[in-house]
Amino acid sequence: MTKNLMATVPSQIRAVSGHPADASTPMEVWQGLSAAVVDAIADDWYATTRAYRAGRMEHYFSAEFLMGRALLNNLTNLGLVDEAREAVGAFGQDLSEILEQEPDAALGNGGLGRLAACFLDSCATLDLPVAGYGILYRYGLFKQLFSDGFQTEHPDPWMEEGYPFIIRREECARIVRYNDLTVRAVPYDMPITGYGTRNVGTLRLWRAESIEEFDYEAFNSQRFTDAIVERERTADISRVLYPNDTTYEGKVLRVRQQYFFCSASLQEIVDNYVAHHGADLSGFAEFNSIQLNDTHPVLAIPELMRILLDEHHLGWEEAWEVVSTTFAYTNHTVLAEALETWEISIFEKLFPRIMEIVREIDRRFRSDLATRGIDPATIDYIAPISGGRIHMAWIACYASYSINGVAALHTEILKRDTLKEWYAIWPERFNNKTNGVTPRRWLRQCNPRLSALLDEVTGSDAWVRDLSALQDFDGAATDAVLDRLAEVKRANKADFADWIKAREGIEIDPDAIFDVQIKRLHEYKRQLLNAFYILDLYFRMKEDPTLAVPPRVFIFGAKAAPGYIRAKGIIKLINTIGELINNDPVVSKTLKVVFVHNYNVSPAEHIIPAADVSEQISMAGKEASGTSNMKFMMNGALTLGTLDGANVEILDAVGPQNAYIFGATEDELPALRESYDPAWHYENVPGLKRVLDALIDGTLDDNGSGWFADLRRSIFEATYEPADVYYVLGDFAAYREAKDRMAADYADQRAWQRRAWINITRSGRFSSDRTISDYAKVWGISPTPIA
Ligand code: F58
Repeated sequence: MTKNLMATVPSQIRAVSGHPADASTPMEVWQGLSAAVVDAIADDWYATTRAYRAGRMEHYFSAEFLMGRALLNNLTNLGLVDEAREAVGAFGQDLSEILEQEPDAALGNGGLGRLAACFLDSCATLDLPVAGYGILYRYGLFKQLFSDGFQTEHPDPWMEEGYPFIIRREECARIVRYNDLTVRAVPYDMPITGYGTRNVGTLRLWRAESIEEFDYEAFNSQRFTDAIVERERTADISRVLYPNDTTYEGKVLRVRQQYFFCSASLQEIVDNYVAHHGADLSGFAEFNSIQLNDTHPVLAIPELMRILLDEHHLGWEEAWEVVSTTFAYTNHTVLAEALETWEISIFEKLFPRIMEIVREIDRRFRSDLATRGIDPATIDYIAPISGGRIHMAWIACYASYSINGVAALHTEILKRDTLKEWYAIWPERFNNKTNGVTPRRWLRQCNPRLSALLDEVTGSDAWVRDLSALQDFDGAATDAVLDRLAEVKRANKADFADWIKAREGIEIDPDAIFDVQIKRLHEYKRQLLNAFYILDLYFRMKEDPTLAVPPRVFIFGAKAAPGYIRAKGIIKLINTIGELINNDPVVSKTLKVVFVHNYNVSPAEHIIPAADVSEQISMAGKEASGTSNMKFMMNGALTLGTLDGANVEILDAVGPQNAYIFGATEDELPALRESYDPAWHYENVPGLKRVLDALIDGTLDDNGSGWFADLRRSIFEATYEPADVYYVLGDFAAYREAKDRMAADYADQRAWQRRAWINITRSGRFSSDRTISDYAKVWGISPTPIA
């Protein structure tokens, strides 16, 4: 199906390095091997692109694609891992060392961006005519280091040494116009391979460049620096990914970025329509649909109106008919601070014509709703423009033919609370699409041992393309299979222990329970609850040295938004607790705390296959879905979690005996909160006082930052928010009980392995293939295999 890699690898390496292959550095070998992979798929990529462009297509618009590494993923999908190992082995190189050369393409913050990457993998695997569109950020998500336990942020110029998996398409550049600036958008295309198919999809990322190298007039008239400044102002647009994962930043540059990739992508899609179907744009939506990944691409709505009205001379009604049958909107959060609104003045300054169109959408919206008999207060609340601001989610809801949440509970909360006014008017637009993750990267590729076992037990690799096939093998868990499963986990844990020793300098015991919480650092995700448990356990062990405590390693990975001080305080706290425990001669024999620095896609691929316990402990109602919960489940870890997001559906899939669920539920919380008094819990829940006081009594040193005292105040004092707004103390006792019980249960290894097996075999519904098949029905697209 693809060209023989063995034959092309040496010449590709020579072309990259200018040396013989056996004299090249590992980085050069990575470059050459990657180029050989692109070479191997080029013809199929071209054929796929042509086939898709001729028919109906879905376009996935997202400001973030958290792709991670590409080489091993492509080799895995193409079935070329062994061949590549041989090819580089021929001149003395080790494939795993070569793979470690690759930087992560961290063009996303967290779940939302990683979801987009999993979706592309599934679309390619399912031969679906879908393309992704986003921004080629020069700097991905910041690199995280720790200094005295404090997070420090460093730039991530991920492409600086060259990146073979992205191809500049000079000939497809577009012009994007702002009121004060005109820029060139140059597309860079990344091939997206699928598993067991020749189809190769495309992720198109736009980079901003100056129209001309220099403004020669400025240059010649002795204004050299002005010319450079102008050039830089343009490059600023695609320079850096905003590192916030919950609150958006109301900055002009952020709006520029959003308009930039929406405008360039739409121009291309419209031009492609004209090339295939002629200049009458009224049929646009028959061939094109656009999924808006959250509100970041919502400017595409007025921009498509502008293109249709001003450049193709459709009337308003006709243009609106096209627009309102083209877009679909996914919401990823119910947190108020994440719902984007922009000051009118920003739009006026950047693109007055877009502002004019938004005003007209607003005017027509108001009269449309008045005709439907909606009361004026409601109309004003959900109007595109209100309170001097533009509400991106409202524009999305008004214009979209489909609106979805990302887990069953989340979609219900949208209908009941966040978007209830919309649901009342257009219930038929609402639907749920529970998230999923790709079993290629998150099982096949990252856990080769478990993969081999599944191939053996099921008799083939068919599960990689159809994960739901595993459910037929619930009953295959014989003693022999469970022994094998135990060996797989033990070997993964031993590998992980080596990796941690090398990366963080901490020694951990592969026979301890690996208890993992990896995700962005946010108060609602409650890493603080986990930290309080660990501290309490430490005190319990100090108090009673005879206490029987199962050996455990508490593993964390998390970045805090650089301006989110309280989140940074939690990182410092966990690192400080780690110091205390890891350096205690007695307790450290039983417990260890490891905070993996610079958590990203690649570290996750090392951590997840080694995990025993998956911490999913957000306050109920706050985590829209979660996706690491699914990756852990697929790799046989048991969930310790609240009834939040997709945890609810995981529990439904595995049954209560195969997960540890605790804490207040989303429907219980409002009543509980009414009489909630954190001080009561502090006084009455055994151990809590000791834990909270350790934050201020000198037990834990925050290096004079005052951050630990602030964390403590956030529990007891109402400021902008009620005291302990995420109910940490309220859920503490239930969490401790569940986690202690879980640790005790681990002793019965056979029973544990049985439950791990069930988690694996029932994970089929959390494959992004299932999610994408569901979206494909909404999108009205069908498989288009090229071979
Ligand atoms: C996440 N959102 C949700 N936003 O928190 C998570 O529950 C869900 O599983 C995931 O989306 C996928 O649906 C999220 O990652 C962001 O990172 C945005 C980045 C830009 C600013 C606003 C938040």
